[in-house]
Amino acid sequence: MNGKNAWKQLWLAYDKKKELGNGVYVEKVSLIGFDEENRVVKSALQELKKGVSGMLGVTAEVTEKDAEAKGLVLKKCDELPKESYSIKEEGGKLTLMAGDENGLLYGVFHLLRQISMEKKLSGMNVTCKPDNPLRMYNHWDNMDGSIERGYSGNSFFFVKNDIVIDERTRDYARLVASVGINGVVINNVNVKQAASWLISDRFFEKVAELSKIFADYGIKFFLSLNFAATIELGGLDSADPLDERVIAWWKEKMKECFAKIPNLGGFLVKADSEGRPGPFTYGRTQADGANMLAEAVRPYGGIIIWRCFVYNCKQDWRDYKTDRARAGYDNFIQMDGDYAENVILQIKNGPMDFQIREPISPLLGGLKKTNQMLEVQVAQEYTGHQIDVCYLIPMFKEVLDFHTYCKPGADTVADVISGRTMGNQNTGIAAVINTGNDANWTGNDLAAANLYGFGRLAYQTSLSAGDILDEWIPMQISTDPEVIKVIKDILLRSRETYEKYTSPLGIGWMVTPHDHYGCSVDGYEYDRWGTYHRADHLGIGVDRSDKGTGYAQQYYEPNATAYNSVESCPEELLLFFHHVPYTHVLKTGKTLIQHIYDSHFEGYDEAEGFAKAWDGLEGKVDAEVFANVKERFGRQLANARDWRDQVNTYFYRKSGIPDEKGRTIY
Ligand code: GCV
Repeated sequence: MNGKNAWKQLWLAYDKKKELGNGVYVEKVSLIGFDEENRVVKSALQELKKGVSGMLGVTAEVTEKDAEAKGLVLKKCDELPKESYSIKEEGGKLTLMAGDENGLLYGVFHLLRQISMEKKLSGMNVTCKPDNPLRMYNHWDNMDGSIERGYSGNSFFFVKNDIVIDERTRDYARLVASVGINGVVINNVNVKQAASWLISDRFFEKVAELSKIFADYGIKFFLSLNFAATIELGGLDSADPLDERVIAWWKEKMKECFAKIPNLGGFLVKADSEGRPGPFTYGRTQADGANMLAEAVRPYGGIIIWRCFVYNCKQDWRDYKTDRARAGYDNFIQMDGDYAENVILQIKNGPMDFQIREPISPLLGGLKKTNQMLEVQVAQEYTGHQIDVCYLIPMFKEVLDFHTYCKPGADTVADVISGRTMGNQNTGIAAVINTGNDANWTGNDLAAANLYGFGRLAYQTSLSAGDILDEWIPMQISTDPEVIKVIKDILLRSRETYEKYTSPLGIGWMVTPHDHYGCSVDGYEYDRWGTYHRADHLGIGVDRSDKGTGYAQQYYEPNATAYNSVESCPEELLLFFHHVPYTHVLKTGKTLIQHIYDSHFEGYDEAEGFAKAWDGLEGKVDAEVFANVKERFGRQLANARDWRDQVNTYFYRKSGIPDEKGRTIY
């Protein structure tokens, strides 16, 4: 058993629902144009049965094949694009048409969602098509069972250097498919020790079994690769991507992998990053490395997803010229157009590392001839460890809506990663995901909103952060409008609140080193990681204008000019781009130092407000959920208080400028 407790079903709990006459549509099912024996079709039918029997107390039976009857008609429609579906009710007949098996499965989940939200099926008329070709969860699970940046228990894929497969694995695949995710990477990008051997006989059998479970739900299976596998597994003395022996070894290895692992989509690679091996060791480019692997997987339709998180992690804090923010762009832009068709560059949303506020990476859209995939982090590494509540979908929406100005009319990040900008297919979005083997999967029950929300947003980018909560809260927590209102309000405000009591105006970091939870203003200031705030007695911030590191010039106009000056820089990013005196007056009329004090007091007060609002839900939500979230709010308040007082005290001591409102600063 890979779950340490009996695990919850989250939004697929399928509890009994209000009687709305929905049962009449689903009792008799006609299946047209689909093969009942197809594994994905089977899953769709099983899920339909499970859902309607739990929620409506009726049995869904396929009564007709290849002929339409009243009730629910499930029909293949070749005119609809892949993974798309439409659902229409007319005269007592509900027709779900789908472009392919995945579309059918997603359509069934849509119907079940409708029932779960206590909405009527009569009058339905929707058509849904995925915005992004690839929609992936990336797990950072290690084979010893730990999870890098995991905050909800241990891995449910790996225990003691072995793979575990049980009912929870299937439930996981169901949850994944229910939100439209079509690719999963099961192991950490830092591939070490046993994980390097996932592509060997030692694990092939179990990897294949795992992969088949995902295949049942239309999810492609991916592994993270060790770029130095030629040395560690192959016994060669090199991993040089241009070395003929290395090339031959990978070709043979990939032939074996695709033969032994059905449903294998390809590989994710972290190279030349934070101590991981890569082509730079051999004086080769990132393109040399990626293309060599891409060539090896090409005969099998495989793809190589190559991460752009490449920077110097051994910087000298005294060095003001080297700027970690520049690194992704500097390392990848020159080879734009040199990457093979089956390579996708996976780019973190910001140039640093998943901070609560960062600009959008200038590589996104900066690259004009290369397949791109956006990487965001649903696991709350820098955003509260799933102790503090932080609903991340509003942040992801900002990223997707950002205008890169790479091409008139199709220049947002959403355009780039959907393939609209370049007319390409190998594009998409991935999230470092927040699951573990805790009974509730995500540590904090409210963090499941991010797990759910990412998938829904990846499938349908136009959904708003609020739309997603209007689905998730009634499906997982309660259909009571009062409860929905309270939770929605907390979640929609939570990101800004977290930002207010942590690091100000885009400067980021100030976290406890390595662990990344809790405040330590100078924790990384004199370290090697390139993550500095540069505060002195006069001011704070990093000059990334043309007079500083020049990072602002990596953007297209008008962004480059906007970021370049203090006057035109969006204020929420002011300290990311500029070193500013504490006396600088912001658009609100407040000085910078007063803004720091005010936002930190406000942030704490807001968190306290959330905790009180949650207390008001006692007896209105499941007792276990209530207790789980209440306990976490207790810890969040302690954390927010520490952040507030440490940040305020630090800047008061540095600047010597008192709070205008005379509040307690230590
Ligand atoms: C998987 C940050 C995290 C690391 C992570 C790395 C990455 O540096 O702190 O834990 O490693 O990002 O994205 O590769």
